[in-house]
Amino acid sequence: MVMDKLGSSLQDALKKLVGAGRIDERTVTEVVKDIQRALLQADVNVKLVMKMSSHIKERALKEEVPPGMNPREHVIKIVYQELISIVGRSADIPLKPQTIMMIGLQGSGKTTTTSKLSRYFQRKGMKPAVICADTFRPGAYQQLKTLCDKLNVPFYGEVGNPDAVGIVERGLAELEKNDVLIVDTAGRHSLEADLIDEMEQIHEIAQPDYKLLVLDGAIGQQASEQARAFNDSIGISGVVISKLDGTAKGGGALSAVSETNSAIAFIGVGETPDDLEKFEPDRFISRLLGMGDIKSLIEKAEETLSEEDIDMEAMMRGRFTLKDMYSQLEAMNKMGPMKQIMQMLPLGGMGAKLSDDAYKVTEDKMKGYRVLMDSMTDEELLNPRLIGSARIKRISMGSGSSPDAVRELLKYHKMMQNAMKGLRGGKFNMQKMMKKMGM
Ligand SMILES: Nc1nc2c(ncn2[C@@H]2O[C@H](COP(=O)(O)OP(=O)(O)OP(=O)(O)O)[C@@H](O)[C@H]2O)c(=O)[nH]1
Ligand SMILES: [Mg+2]
Repeated sequence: MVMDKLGSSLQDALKKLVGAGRIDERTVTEVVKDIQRALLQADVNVKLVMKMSSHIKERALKEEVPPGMNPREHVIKIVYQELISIVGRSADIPLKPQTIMMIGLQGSGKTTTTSKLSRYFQRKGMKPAVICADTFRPGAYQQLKTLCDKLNVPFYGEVGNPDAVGIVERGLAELEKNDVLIVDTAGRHSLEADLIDEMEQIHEIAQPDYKLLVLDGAIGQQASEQARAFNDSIGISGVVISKLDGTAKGGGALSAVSETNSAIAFIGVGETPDDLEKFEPDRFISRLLGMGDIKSLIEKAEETLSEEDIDMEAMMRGRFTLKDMYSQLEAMNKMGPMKQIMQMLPLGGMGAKLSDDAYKVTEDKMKGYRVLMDSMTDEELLNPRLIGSARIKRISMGSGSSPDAVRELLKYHKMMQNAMKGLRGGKFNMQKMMKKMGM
């Protein structure tokens, strides 16, 4: 997964918000602190993090909650918007005939991205072709040719000829019947005079419509330096951030690029030609925050659970009987793996409070609980606190189980009850919120 560390930290922060008793200054401060920590760990620039957190705080505490939205939803929406604003805008590379020149330092991912882009245009029904203008690194020709052959993409290169500019000139002529021409260039260790010279000459000959700078996501916030330097020297039309699948610093790279006012066109999320994504800030952030996942789980939950299955309101008011627990377990079992559901539901806070064992309520166990409960009186079912050792003995004899089994059921109930208490005031509907936010 792309940037899963940052994603899960941010999701945890939001879950805290969802699970909080109420939204006051303390809660907001705490959540903002968590968000700060998550962003700093992803190598987002400190100043940027501070600026963003004060925006979130200020807006969360001062802005009026829009009608039809509750304070929780409002804060989540603010966090979502502020995160979008730090990753900035995206560059749109249109689907039309064009020449694209790839630039970037050594090893940043230019050649891989060249093949990914070919694949991208192919999938959109266009006819891409590739020119290898990397005469610097031995093996560059073969690497690109192999990739293009696999994709059936026309390729032009000249083994052994050091004249990159001449190659580009001939390649453009040779491949003119194709509609998207992608020129892969050589990288150097740093942005030195030789590299700039060569880029300028190729630029002059190719007259590219787009110059895409490929940056390795692992450089984190240093991405701003590189983006600036390349932009100052030959100008860039957009950035591709590669290797976002394998670095914890992706947040730093994305936000740093946006700080230079450059736009991000694509992100690289793996080594194969299909591992390229068009960069769309809003979709990217909603995925990072797990909103899609949460949304689909909520939908699933709402399909499966009818109102009588779970009386959430009553449980939140503190009444949580053994009967409630049983019907809740039953309903949860309908939906599949308990742990997953508990963690994804907006009751997320609850997931954190229960130990792993708590999720292992198998059907066998459920049957056992049912048998025990059949031996209880209504009074006991509604008020399990009445069940002392004498009653435990009676219930175990009546159900043919051990007293320990009864104790286990009671213990389980208590644990669930405590988790429920933590949820009080947590009336929150993620699905509704997302509809409001137009997702
Ligand atoms: N995991 C992962 N690896 C990538 C990604 N993009 C590129 N790589 C890997 O990074 C390494 C360098 O990629 P290249 O495409 O050869 O980089 P380059 O910029 O063309 O390098 P030079 O031509 O030497 O300047 C290769 O091993 C790629 O497989 C990505 O998005 N994810
Ligand atoms: Mg290369």
